[in-house]
Amino acid sequence: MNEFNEVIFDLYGTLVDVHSVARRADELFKGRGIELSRLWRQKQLEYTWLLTLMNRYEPFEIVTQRALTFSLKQLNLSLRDSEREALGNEYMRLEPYPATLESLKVMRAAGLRVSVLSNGSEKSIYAVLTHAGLLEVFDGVHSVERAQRFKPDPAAYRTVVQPSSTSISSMLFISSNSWDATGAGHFGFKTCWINRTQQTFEEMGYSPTMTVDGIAQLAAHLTTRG
Ligand code: 2OP
Repeated sequence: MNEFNEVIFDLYGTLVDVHSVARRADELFKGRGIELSRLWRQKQLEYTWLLTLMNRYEPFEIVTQRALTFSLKQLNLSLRDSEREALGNEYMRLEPYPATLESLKVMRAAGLRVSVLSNGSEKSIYAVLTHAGLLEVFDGVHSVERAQRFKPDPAAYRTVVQPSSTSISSMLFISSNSWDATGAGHFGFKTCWINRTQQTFEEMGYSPTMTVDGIAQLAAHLTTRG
């Protein structure tokens, strides 16, 4: 058995593909879906960081809608309010990455507790996991809304450490967002960075405990090591 008892996953960009929204965006704005999706995600993250720096909190769905409004304006794309709201709600219908369900099941069958910790509100996390067909495999669902601070604020990571939890050295935090793996590492978690698309890890004086190219590789690593 390996050194971990619990694997804690980030959600957006780690288990589900945030750029699933590009398809719908492309139907609305031919050829510009991915451009809109990228700016939208970048602004969404920036707004979470800015809010936390300002000691303010708004639910993630509102941040997501505001980031979409900004991105449409910035790119000179217009939508009626009802269409914009419908596009924003696509964030509840993101597609899981290949092999996600099977790999989570392998980890759970090996005796690992499987949890999620996301910037999403609890309502959003449940909606996303249900749509992606992943909800059944999770033992724990944690939202930063309990802390009213977004990752990478340490208070956000602390929401997953219950008084009854085993030591954090037996927890592995997994994210495809390298800023998130960096934040979790600075908080004190051992971390795994899922680098599916040969990205560059943040240069912030931290390296993840392990790096894999997909969730299947992580599952194999955690369940076959002696
Ligand atoms: C999360 O799920 C935003 O990807 C980040 O918390």
